[in-house]
Amino acid sequence: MNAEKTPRARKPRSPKKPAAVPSTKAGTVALIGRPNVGKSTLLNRLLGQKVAIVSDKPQTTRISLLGIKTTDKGQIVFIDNPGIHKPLHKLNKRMMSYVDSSLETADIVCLLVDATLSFGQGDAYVLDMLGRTSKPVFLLINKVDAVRKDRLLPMIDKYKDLHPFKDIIPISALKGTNLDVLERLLLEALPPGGMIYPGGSLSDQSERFYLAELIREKLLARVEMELPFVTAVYIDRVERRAAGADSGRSAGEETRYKPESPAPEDEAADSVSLWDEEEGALLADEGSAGSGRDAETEEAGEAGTTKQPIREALPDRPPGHRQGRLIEGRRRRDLPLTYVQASIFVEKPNHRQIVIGREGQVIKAVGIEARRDMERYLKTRVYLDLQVKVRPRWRDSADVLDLIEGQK
Ligand SMILES: Nc1nc2c(ncn2[C@@H]2O[C@H](COP(=O)(O)OP(=O)(O)OP(=O)(O)O)[C@@H](O)[C@H]2O)c(=O)[nH]1
Ligand SMILES: [Mg+2]
Repeated sequence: MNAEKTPRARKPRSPKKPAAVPSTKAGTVALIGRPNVGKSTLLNRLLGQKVAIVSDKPQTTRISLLGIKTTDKGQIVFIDNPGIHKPLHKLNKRMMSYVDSSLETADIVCLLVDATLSFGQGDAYVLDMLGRTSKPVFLLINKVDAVRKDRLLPMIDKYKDLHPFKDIIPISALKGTNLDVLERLLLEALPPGGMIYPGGSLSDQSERFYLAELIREKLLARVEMELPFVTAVYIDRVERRAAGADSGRSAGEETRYKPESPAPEDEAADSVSLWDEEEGALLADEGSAGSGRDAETEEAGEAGTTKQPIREALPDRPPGHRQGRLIEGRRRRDLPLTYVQASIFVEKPNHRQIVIGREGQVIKAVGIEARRDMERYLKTRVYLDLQVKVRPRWRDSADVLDLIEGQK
């Protein structure tokens, strides 16, 4: 016989205390727009620190990354995104999927447009995408420093009929114009909340990814045509060495490259190595650079600082570079050394030639500039070993794309 269940008498509920509403605001803000409109410049400027690389070439940003701004008024988590474009390769499809998911997750969307350009098909495509979101959208008309003021009004007029924007703000990400206004309006529009990320958090990218991006940034600045689209950077190795662990040979500002002997099992036959040396930053004798068995070793990608989110920006100058002399009581050569081995992937042998440049001039310059930024960031001397490798059609290779994305 089924015993009928007797409903239990419920205790009368004690009247609930209203939950305390936090006095701070917190939430996520997606920065979206066509390539080159200044999303990453804006992110860096808002944070007052460089977390995203910037270039005058389109499609610089390939993976969404966070920039976290914490003030006494709250926390704004900005999501920098790849520029919206028609995807032809797997790489580009992945780039666009970052935009889609950021539109889904963000509390607020900031659409950036370039004040120096006329409205075109690409802009109509972006607005069409936005038509599908119910999130509040701020329109940021960027690069106002580069146009006459009378150009702005017709632009504002055009846009306000195309989407119910929450607000339209002319800004200059480069000069910082109106960014205080933007920040105030964003905080007003965000929901009340405590901190999403611990104070002091700056970004979600790993040190390793950041190092790769620094190399890519220098490369983008020096190559033209289709080269920006077909280059990717992978950090093979990061090794920390205590001060004095290098051979101590000083080679001045010298940079050398030499073609590697063919390695049949790998396209490394299409690679060159670059040893970039300055003021005793030499790690080991030529030929054994990077072996480092006797040093403190930390492989990129393994648990270690390279996978920690980056926290600090680039200080003004590299360590040990104040007239090449004492910094904080230490000589440059007494600073610890970081050995960074990186591969630059291109798609064709002629791309490789362009990246290397005549007598290695391009890669040499890229190496020197990237190393300087790395030294500022890591606060160590850096020994940078760059290789250029041909990976045919890597933009459609899930394996290569996983490898590169996996660095973040
Ligand atoms: N004059 C001017 N130039 C700007 C401004 N903001 C960005 N730029 C320039 O525009 C170019 C593109 O800037 P990015 O920040 O890389 O643009 P992005 O939207 O992140 O580009 P993708 O990552 O390719 O989508 C760079 O040369 C910037 O210096 C601005 O306010 N004024
Ligand atoms: Mg960008």
